[in-house]
Amino acid sequence: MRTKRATWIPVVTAIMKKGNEVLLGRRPEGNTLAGLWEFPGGKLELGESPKQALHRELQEELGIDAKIGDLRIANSHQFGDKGILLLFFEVPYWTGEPKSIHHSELRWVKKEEISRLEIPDTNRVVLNEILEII
Ligand code: DGT
Repeated sequence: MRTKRATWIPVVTAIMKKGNEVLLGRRPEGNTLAGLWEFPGGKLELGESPKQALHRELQEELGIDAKIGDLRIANSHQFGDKGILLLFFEVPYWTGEPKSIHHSELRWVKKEEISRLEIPDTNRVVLNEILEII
């Protein structure tokens, strides 16, 4: 018997550090996961590589020109009948100051403060891996 083929959504996100702080953005009202603090990024568009997609997202969401570094964490998560494949890249440098074009707020968050914020489950399950990188 064939099961229903799953729908997968690839999402790329950025780990941007400044000292011992990392950049998080608060998801705007009206979106999925509104109000939660996420790593900047978004969905891949057709024809893009993951790094190209992340470069575009950071330009659109933060107004920066970023150098996308290595893929550090890959994780999958189920939302109802859809799957999200979340790829976390290190972003070692960028030009421009990040602005909240898309998020309701941006914040540089200390390593030890991340777990106290409301973050998506997709991030919470890999928080230990994230903390090792920061
Ligand atoms: P939506 O409302 O689900 O269509 O999403 P958009 O259009 O606001 O989405 P976008 O491009 O930011 O998509 C990212 C999807 O991945 C969104 O459904 C939320 C989910 N997600 C889970 N964890 C994270 C994270 O740490 N960062 C980002 N950017 N998205 C995450």
